[in-house]
Amino acid sequence: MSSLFPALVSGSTARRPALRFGDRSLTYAELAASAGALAARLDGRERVAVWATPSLETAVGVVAALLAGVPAVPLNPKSGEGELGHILGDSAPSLVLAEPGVELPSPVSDLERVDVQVGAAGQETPALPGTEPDDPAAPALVVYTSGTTGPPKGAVIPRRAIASTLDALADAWQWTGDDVLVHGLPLFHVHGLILGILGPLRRGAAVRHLGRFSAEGVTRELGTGATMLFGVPTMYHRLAEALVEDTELAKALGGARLLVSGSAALPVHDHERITAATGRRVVERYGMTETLMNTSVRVDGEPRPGTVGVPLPGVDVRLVEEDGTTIASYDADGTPTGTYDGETVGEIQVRGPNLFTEYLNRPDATAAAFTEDGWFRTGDMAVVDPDGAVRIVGRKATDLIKSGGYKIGAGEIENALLEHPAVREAAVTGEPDEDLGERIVAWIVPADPDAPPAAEELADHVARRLAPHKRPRTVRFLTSLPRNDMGKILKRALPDAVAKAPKHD
Ligand code: MCA
Ligand code: AMP
Repeated sequence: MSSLFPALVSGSTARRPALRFGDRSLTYAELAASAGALAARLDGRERVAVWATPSLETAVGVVAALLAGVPAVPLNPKSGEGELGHILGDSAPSLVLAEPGVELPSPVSDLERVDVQVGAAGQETPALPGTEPDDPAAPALVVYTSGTTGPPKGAVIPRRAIASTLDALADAWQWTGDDVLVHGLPLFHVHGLILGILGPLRRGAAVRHLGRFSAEGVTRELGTGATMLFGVPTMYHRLAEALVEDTELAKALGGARLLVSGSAALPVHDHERITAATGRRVVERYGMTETLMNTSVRVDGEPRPGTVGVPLPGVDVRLVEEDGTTIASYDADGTPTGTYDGETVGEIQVRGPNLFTEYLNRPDATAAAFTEDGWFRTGDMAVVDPDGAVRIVGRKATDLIKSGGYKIGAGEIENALLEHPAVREAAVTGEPDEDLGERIVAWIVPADPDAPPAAEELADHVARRLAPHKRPRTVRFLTSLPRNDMGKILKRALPDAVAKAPKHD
């Protein structure tokens, strides 16, 4: 397999801007020098962790690992000790790449640390170590993702998945080396890291990272030459709110070539508000940590707000009923076949070079994720519209919550809550939220009914153990959890049960 980043070795791109974070930036030649030097130091390591702050160092560290053919495990710098302990125990990295000067908490601080040096270099493209693996199935990244129960699983993403998904998106979006992307997404997930950083680098294009998402940052960058914006629906919702008064933002968004939303559904109301204020439509694409990108609305196709478009080139998509019957699929040329009436619901199953290879150390979970004939079960429920566009209508598992574009398993939070001494029983659900899509709600039976813990204390407890985005935003107290004869919690009956209990919202 050829290099993931042809622009790093091509003399013609040497002086072009590659990465910009705040007032720090690197050209392709400078990136090749920094990442190449680091790659040489990583050669022979089995796996490395990356302390994934939103910084140049994270981007350089990940590119270096890819050049060295050493799988990288991005870590959320806001993860708590419990979550970090699990990820390090499971993935066993031999060192951690970090931004110089940044303090690493336990247990990450127990690892050998290599500071990522980002230095300017001459304009000549340096020789890169020729260690990029030829094998398309070689693991490139291990990205941790939540399931309904238990701790997060490490999805092993091969090199071919990164190459094929980024090239398919280039086709769907007419993404070229002339594009300049702006985003403020975190760098420890597929969206911000693979699409948002590796995407532009594969095209020989530029990315400007905001450090932290803000409407002002979007206005500034789109107003000064950036052409594309990536964001989660919460970000577009906040832009739609800001657009009511902010004419500069409207002008900047109106001038963009491409606005892309993903990681969760963007409500049609927000699509409409943004288009009304800017004249631009937002394009949605649909993906998953395990599959990278599956479908997208195409820039050369019809605007289809409320849908996630059509299968990307090379990706097989089908809708399957509970009993295994295929409802709809697509011909090789993308024409839908079967029942595509916009009403018949089935689970989305996918196959293609974009897929992960396995959950690390979890052959049981890997096997369960695939059908007998080798299709990956996404757990997302959808219909195919008469024009062939996929419309997601829900999820199979009610115990998966999408909040701010992050996938969060209810079981993981329940386990963390149960570790708090003032909690006797706990259940976690998601409720609709205008800003976050869904908000995490904790239903708590206190150990002492007369002295329930404060809601903030429970939120802090979860934020410290797991990560701040997994903290409950609402806490409701009950005297007991509704259960069936088998002792299973009846989550649908929780609102009725809480009505009978004292409230401490
Ligand atoms: C608040 N904070 C706390 C606590 N409460 N810290 C510790 N303890 C607490 N109790 C801190 C947070 O750490 C954060 O710190 C700040 O307060 C605000 O936190 P939060 O309320 O969680 O943030 P928000 O403003 O609500 O964030 C909205 C957001 C965010 C920016 C949209 O949700 C986000 O970045 N989402 C992106 C998700 C994403 O990338 N998903 C991709 C995965 P500080 O101020 O320091 O930040 S999905 C994927 O990859 C698939 C393939 C796909 O399809 O894309
Ligand atoms: P994650 O496991 O964090 O990578 O999240 C993947 C999940 O995000 C998918 O299974 C979908 O449920 C959801 N998702 C991603 N993109 C979209 C989209 N455009 N519309 C609706 N849901 C989406």
